[in-house]
Amino acid sequence: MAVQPTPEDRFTFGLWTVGWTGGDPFGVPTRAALDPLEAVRKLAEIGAYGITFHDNDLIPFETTAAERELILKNFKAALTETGLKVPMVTTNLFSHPVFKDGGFTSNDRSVRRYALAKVLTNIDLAAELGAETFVMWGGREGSEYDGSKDLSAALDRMKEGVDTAAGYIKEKGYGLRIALEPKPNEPRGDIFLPTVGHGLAFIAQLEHGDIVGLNPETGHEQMAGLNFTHGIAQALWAGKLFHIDLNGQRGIKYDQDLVFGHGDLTSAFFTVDLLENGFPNEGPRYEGPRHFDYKPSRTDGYDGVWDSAKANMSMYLMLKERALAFRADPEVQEALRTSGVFELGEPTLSAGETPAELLADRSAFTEFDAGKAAERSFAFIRLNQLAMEHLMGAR
Ligand code: XLS
Ligand code: MN
Ligand code: MN
Repeated sequence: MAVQPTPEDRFTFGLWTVGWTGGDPFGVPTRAALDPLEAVRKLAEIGAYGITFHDNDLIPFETTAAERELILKNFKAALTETGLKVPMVTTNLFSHPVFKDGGFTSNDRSVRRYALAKVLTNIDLAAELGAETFVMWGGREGSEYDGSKDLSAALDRMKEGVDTAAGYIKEKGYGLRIALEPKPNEPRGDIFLPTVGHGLAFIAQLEHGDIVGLNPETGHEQMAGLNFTHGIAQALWAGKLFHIDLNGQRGIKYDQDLVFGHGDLTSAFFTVDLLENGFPNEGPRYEGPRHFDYKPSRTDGYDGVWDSAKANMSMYLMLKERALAFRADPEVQEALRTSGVFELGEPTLSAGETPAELLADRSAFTEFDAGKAAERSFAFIRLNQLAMEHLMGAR
């Protein structure tokens, strides 16, 4: 069963995803380069809503001003022709050797100034194309050796970089928000702001943190052994889930960038359940695009590239159908109730109740029968089996 997506599903793809030609640390590319205009047309044809890119995915590093203008003219014409949108733009601060020790946090100040100017220039382009989100993945912001960085100064420079970019967005009056993308490692031995949690703590220290949020990626949290659904849930709860990178990963290893759902399928089910159904009790919802950041395996030709692009959307839509059926099942609703999932939505104190009143409530403490309360079975296993039965189409 392949499910046909439409632009209303708001599926978006990085130009660098379908455009990945398969070069890795051990081998040269296995596919010929993809023309960005072809990527635009093909993505529109298979039902995507938008395309995203790093500045240098579209405009090669050493392009002249005149060439840049022509590239952008043709790209915009293809967007108009197909109706494809550009909801997000990001900057490449990792490929060129100049960024080998980072962009915002390079030990070399001239490199930091160059990186910041590159970002500001790209913010202008993002605004021009009508993007809402400006992603910052600091791939080279990190180290291999702890002694090679003043870690406090590195965080100061990171803050300076992000705050300068955010301040520039405000000053220009652009309708953009910044989304930081955490990743624990690769290509650096250790990358700064390695997880959603580190990202949230960092944002709280910013001057312009109101327009800075996160772009968590499935595989990046899983590379750190963390639960992706918990990560995006906390970002949502903090009002900071500005964008999302969906893909697949199997365990703690290199960044696999598999098709969404081709890694940990159970986790993918609960990710889609959260994105589509929201929290079981009241809570913030994610309204942004469903962006895929994956790599079509280098074993495959362009047939596989487009099959994999379709597979991402199809996996998402199949999981959405399963997640909706899961929540709509009366037996599941009953199991959620039995398990206390709705009870957790109720505040622990009564409205206006003070700590003194809680202490004075004998039934809550001195006369509370902890032994009796401990007898309750939460029946989480049954609830999860129901989820698995829905996931497997057995219900
Ligand atoms: C790499 C990142 C990268 C960002 C955008 O691991 O996922 O592709 O999403 O720079
Ligand atoms: Mn990745
Ligand atoms: Mn990503």
